[in-house]
This record gives sequence, structure tokens and C-alpha cells, in this order.
Amino acid sequence: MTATAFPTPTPSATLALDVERLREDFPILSERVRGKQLVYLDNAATSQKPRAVIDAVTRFYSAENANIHRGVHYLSERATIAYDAVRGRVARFINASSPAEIVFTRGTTEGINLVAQSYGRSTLRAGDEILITGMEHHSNIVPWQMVAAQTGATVRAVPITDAGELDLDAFDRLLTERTRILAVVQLSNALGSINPVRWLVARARERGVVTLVDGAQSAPHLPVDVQALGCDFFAFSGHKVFGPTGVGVLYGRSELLERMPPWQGGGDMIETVTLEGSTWALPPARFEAGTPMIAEVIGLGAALSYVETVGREAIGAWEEELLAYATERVGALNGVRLIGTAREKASVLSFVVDGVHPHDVGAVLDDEGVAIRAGHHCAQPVMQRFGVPATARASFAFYNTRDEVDTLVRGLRRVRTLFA
Ligand code: C6P
Repeated sequence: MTATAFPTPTPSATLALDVERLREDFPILSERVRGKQLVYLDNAATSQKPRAVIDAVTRFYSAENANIHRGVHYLSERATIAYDAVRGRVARFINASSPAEIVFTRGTTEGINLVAQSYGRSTLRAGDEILITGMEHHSNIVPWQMVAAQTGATVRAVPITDAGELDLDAFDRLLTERTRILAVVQLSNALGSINPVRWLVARARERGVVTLVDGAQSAPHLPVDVQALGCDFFAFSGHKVFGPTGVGVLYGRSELLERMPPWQGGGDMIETVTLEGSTWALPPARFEAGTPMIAEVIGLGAALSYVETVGREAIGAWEEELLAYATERVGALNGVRLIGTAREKASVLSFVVDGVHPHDVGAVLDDEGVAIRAGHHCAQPVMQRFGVPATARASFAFYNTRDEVDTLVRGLRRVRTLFA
């Protein structure tokens, strides 16, 4: 382990974001719920959509809807061009070296399952090990357990410290000559910890280990550069980056994608089909069987353009400030314990309130118009590690404000009063 694996936090750049102006781009943010102004702090579950995304999807269905890669008619050609253009936009967003490295999926979950069932199932053997961590979302645990059961491989997990950081000494011990795949989350949805992914990936690659990064939470909050990270695969979901549900991205390095077998068969993923057998199209088509989520991909393209227009550095700087403010204010409340106090964090504030079940915390806040998530966040091993059944989780996006944090704090005071 090296002391530089967790970089020293730098003071945030003073990049101005006109949050009040940007909020106007999101129609839902002016909604009232339960008679109160909505305070949406459940962005890790799904983000809200700017008008640019809503309009792109509406426009597609109103004026361009057709199937892609199949028709010779005008609409089909337009839809095909619009769909294929988004691949280039995604490649730029994460700095992939080519649009051919971008596979459209239904989301992070499907991307990881694709890698497990295609790359994993075709290469893993009995005795091999898949290394994950103790802070993974179920999406980055269960697919590996499934492929391990199919191949005789074993899943091992890097433990986490009391602060919610990876134990890097343990990582070094667990990365052995038996390790074949490292699958690690960049930003934990349950703790907010940012993992030193570049360092972990470099360590793994020195040993020839194939690496997958779960970018479901990092893509909306951190600048992502897959070439700088050095990972072989990177998965994220459209709906968390202000795009539609039902669409996601799997980045895969070309050399690997080209060697991988398809995991689903159907239209558009073949080169030739006879009744005796079939041959496969080149990636990414090889991994996109059937009619894809065309409108959603187009909406995703609009979302990424929107994020780039707002500015990812400015987003990061504002969110860092907001999380620091929320951490200070919520952390100062009597009877509130923060779960996840890593040195490097983004967007997520998980906590428990003494003597109050997180679901009750969520219900009281809901009554105040404040939307948070309460539960295990599909990260049950994290809950087990911290000895809690669940946590309450506020998760921020760039359109959240200090006033909204203050409303959250007032709501939490009410929780304490009601359950005292
Ligand atoms: N986490 C949350 O509330 P999908 O469902 O495929 O879009 O994303 C799965 C996923 C994978 N990895 C991480 C780190 C995630 O946070 C998620 C989704 C949501 O925390 C819904 S459970």
C-alpha cells in the first residue's frame, strides 16, 4: 500500500454555478408534495430530468420514431443516425478511445451482468478468484456470485475500515496470482466513499487482472476518464446522469470486447445466420441484441450534452461545498451518527438517528416534502459491516441548495422531537 492511494483533498475551485437558474431547467423541482415545496435529496436512487432531456424524448416520439438499423425509409434513417451519434457523445463523456467501445445497455446492472456472463463465463475456471469489495452494490456482487457458481471460481471481498474506506493492505493481500477479475465501485452509493480506483486498477493490471469499475454513482458527480483510470470495463446508468431510465452504458476496451462472445442472441447482433449456425457482428453490435431503447439513448445523449454545458468541474465544486455543509450541519445534530466518514467523499450522506428506524426518519421527512432514501440501499454487506439494519440517506445533485439542506436539518430536528 502507498500513502498516496487516497489523494489529499484539495480546496474546491471557485467555479460559480447559477443554481437557482439551473433549477428552472428541471420542471419537477418546482412541484409541491404533501402541501410542501419538494426538496429532492434522493439523487443517488435516480436524478431528475432537465427539460432538454424531456424535450428530446418527446421530439423523438413526435417526429422521428422508427426502428433503427433495419429500415430504408426516411424515419428509420434519421432514427439510426440519431441513435448512433450518441455513441460518439458517450465516448467523449468518458474519454473512451472509440465509439466502438461503447455498448448500450439497460443500466449499470445489465452492464456488469454482461461482463460476468460473457467475459467471466468464457474465461473463468475452478480455482480462479474474482475480487470485489465490501462496499459494492448488489449489482456488483450477485452477478459475480452467479458466474462463480457456474465456473467454480470464488468471490473474495476487500474489507472496509470504520470510516468506510477500503483496507488497502488487505487489498494487496487479496490480490493474488489466482485473481482474474477486479470489480470495484468508484463512488459508494451507501457511504459516499470515493475509492482510489486508478491506483487499484494499476495494481491489478500489473498482475494481468482484468478490471471493471462500477461508475453508477461516479458518472454523475466526478469527471470520468476511462483511459486515465486504465480500467477494462466501466458501467454506468443513464437515469443517474439526468437521462431516462432503461438505458445505460458499458465501456469495454476494444481488445477485450472483440474477444468476448455474445451473451444474448437475436436481431442486429449477427453477421450471418443459417439454420445450422450463426456468426457474430463486431462489437458493440454483438452485445446489443434486439430492438434497443432508442428514445432512451437519444435522451441520454441530450443529458450528457446538458451536463457538459453546465460544466463538470463546476458541478463537482458546488457539490463538494454542499456535501461539506450538509455533513457539518447533520453531523452536529444530537443523536445523529454519520455512516461513512471517508476522507474522499461525494454526494452521499448516510446516517442513523438514535432510537428511530430509518424508515420512520424517511416518513417524517417525506411529510415535510423532503425525499430521501431509507433502507439498505442494495448494499446489505455495508449495513452488516456497520451493524445497522438500514440507514437514512440524503444524496445531492448540483441543483440542490443550502436552503434545502437547512430544510433537511429542520426535518431531522422534528424527527428527534417526535421520537424523543
Ligand atoms: N443504486 C441507489 O439508490 P441500476 O439500477 O442498474 O441503474 O444501478 C445499479 C447500481 C449499481 N451500482 C451502484 C453503486 C449503484 O448505486 C446502483 C444503483 C441506486 O443507490 C438504486 S438501488
